[in-house]
Amino acid sequence: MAKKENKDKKLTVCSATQTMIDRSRELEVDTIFDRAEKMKPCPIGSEGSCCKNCSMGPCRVPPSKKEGEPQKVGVCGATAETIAARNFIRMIAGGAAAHSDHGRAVAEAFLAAAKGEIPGYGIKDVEKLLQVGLMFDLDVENMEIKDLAIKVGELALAEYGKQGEGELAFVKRAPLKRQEVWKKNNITPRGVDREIVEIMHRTHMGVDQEYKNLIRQGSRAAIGDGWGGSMIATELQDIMFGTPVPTTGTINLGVLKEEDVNIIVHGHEPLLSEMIVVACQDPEMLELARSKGAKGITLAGMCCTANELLMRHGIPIAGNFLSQEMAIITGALDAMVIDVQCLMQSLASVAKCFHTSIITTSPKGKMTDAKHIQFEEHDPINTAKDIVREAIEAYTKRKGNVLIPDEKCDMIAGFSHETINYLLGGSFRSSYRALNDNIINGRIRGIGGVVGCNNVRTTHDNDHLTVIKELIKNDVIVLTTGCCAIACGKAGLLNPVTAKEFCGEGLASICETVGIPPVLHMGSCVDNSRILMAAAAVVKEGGLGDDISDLPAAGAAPEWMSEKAISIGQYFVASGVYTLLGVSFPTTGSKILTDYLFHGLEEELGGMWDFEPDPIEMARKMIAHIDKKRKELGIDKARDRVLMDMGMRRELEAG
Ligand code: SF4
Ligand code: MSK
Repeated sequence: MAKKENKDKKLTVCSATQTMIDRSRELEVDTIFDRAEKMKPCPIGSEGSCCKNCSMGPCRVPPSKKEGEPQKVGVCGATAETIAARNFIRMIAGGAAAHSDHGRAVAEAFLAAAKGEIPGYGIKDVEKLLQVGLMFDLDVENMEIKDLAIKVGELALAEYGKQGEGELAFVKRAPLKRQEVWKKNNITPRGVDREIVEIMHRTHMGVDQEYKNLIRQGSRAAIGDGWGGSMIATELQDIMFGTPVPTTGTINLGVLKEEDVNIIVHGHEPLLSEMIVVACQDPEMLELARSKGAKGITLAGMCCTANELLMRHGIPIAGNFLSQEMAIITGALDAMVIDVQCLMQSLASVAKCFHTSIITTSPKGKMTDAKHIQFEEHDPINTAKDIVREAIEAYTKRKGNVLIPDEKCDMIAGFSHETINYLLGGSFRSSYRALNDNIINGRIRGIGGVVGCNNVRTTHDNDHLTVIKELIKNDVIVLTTGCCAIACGKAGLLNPVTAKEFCGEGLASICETVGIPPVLHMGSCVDNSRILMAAAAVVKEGGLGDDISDLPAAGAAPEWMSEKAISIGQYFVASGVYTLLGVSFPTTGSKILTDYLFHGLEEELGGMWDFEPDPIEMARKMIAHIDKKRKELGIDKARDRVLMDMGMRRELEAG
C-alpha cells in the first residue's frame, strides 16, 4: 500500500500546461509545480496519524515499524484508528459543508428568483420543477408555477436546517433496498447541516472514540451531501438555468484569444457566472472593449464553474485545477473571476507578474491582494457588468508578454441523467432500457464513474486518462465530472469520433449507433448527484438487481486532492459502490480502520473503499469488480458470447 512514488515524474501530460510551465520557468514565476518540489507532504499527516484536536497534542501515532512494538496512542489514550477515523470524517465534514453551502446559496437565490426578486433569473425547466414539487409531496396540479417555485424553494432551503423531524426528502430517490440499508445501519441523514455539525462534535476531544461509530456518522453526513445538499444544488440550478442537453464546446488554453479581452470564471457556483455570460454579450460592453482596441470579449471557464457554463451554454473551457496559474502566465488573461473552492491563493502573486485582475466575488472567499467586487444577488447583471468593465480596463494594461498555447479541441458535454435517459431510450420511449439491455447482453461491460481533481503529487491528467482509456478499451462506459471531465475533454475523449480509436468493439458499436462519446461529461462536483440519479434509474429500469450495490459499476477519483472527494467517495460507498482513490489514502496509518473501510464496510453497506496509485491497476480492479457483479447477476455468460462473436468475426476478416 505504498504511496505513489513520483521521482522523475512528468509534471503533466497536457502539452498546453507543459508549455506554460516552461514559460513560467523562463519568466521565473513560481507555480504550484515549483512549490510542490520544495514542500513535501508530511508522512504522518498524510496517513491520518496526527491528531491536533486539543492543545495537549498534536499527537503523532504512526504505525509501529518493528514487529511486536506496541502501537502508539495519543496523550489522552486515543488509538490510531480513532485518530484516523476522526481525521477522515472531518474531511467528509469539510467536503459536505462545501457542497452543501453551495446548495444553500442556490436555494436562497432560487427562492428569491421565484418571488421575482432577481431580474434575469426565473424558471427555465418547468418539468423538473414539477418533478421536484412531486417529490416534496406538493399538489402540483393545483398550484400556479410561481407558487410552486416559491414552495419548492422554501422546502429545499429547509432541508439544510432539518433537525430530525423526518428524513431528508431526497433520500427517497434512492432504490428502496438502499433506503432499507441506510435504515438498518441507522445512517439516514436527518438534516444536511445537522450531520456536519455532529461530525465536528463527535470528533471534539473526548467524545466518539469508536472508529466504526465515527465512520457511521461520516456516512450519514456524506449521504446528506450526495442525496441532499449537492442534489438540491444540481436540481435547483437546472430548474433556474436549464437542465443540460448535449452541447458542443472547445477546450484547452488555446481558447484564449490575443486580440480579445479575455475573462476566465473559476470556482464553483454558477449564480454570478450565468450573468457574466450575458454581460459579455452585451452591446455596451462589446463597444467598450472595442473602444479600447480589443476585437471582442472572450469568456472561458476553469474548474467546475467551467463545467457549469459549458453544460448549459457551450462556453469554452480553459483548463482544470492545475492549469489555473497557467492561464495567467499566457499574459493574455485580463481578469480571473473567482468565487469559492479550489482557488489557489497563489493566483494573486502570479497575477502580480502580469496585468491580470483577480476578482473575488463571494463574501465567503476573499483573497489578499485581489480586488473584491461583491456579487449582489439581487442585481447580478450590474455586478457582472462591473466585472467586465474591470477586465476591459485591465486589458489596456497588458505588458506585451503574450504566449497562448495553440492547443484546443472540440468536445460534447451536457449529459444530464435526463439526457442519457432520452438518448439511450430513443424518442419513443425515454428510458434506461437500452442501456440496461446492452449491459445485460455484454456490449457494455459495466459503468465506471471516474471523477475528481488534479493533484500535483502525480502527473497532471495522466492518471485520469490512463484509467479511463483502460476502462473504455474494455467496454466500460464512463461517467465523469469535475476536473477529470476537463482532462478527458482536452484528450479528445469527449468526442464521439474518438470512440472507434479508444473503445472495445462492444462499446464502440453503441457509441457509433447512438452518436455519443464513450465518456459522458455529467457536470461539476455537485453534479456527482447526477451519477447517483442515473444509478438509481438503472436499478429502477430492472434486470440488473434491486440495489445500486448489485450493478456492474465502480467509481474512482484517480487524482483527488480535495476534502470534497472524500465526501463524494463516502456517499458512493454508502450508496453501494466500490470506490477507489489514487495518489494516497488518508487513513493508511491505521491498519484496523483501513481494513474496515476496504473490507468491513462491504458487509454493512455493499460498497467499500480501495486505494490504488497505479492507474492501470486501478482500472483492472474496477473491471474485476464489474465482472464479479456480472457473475452475481448471472450475466457473465452473455458477455462471453459477445466476445466469442467478435473473435469469430476477426477470424473471418483475417481469412
Ligand atoms: Fe492528543 Fe488526544 Fe488531544 Fe488528540 S485529543 S491531540 S490524541 S491528547
Ligand atoms: S473543481 S474539487 S479540483 S474536481 Fe470542482 Fe476540480 Fe476537485 Fe476542485
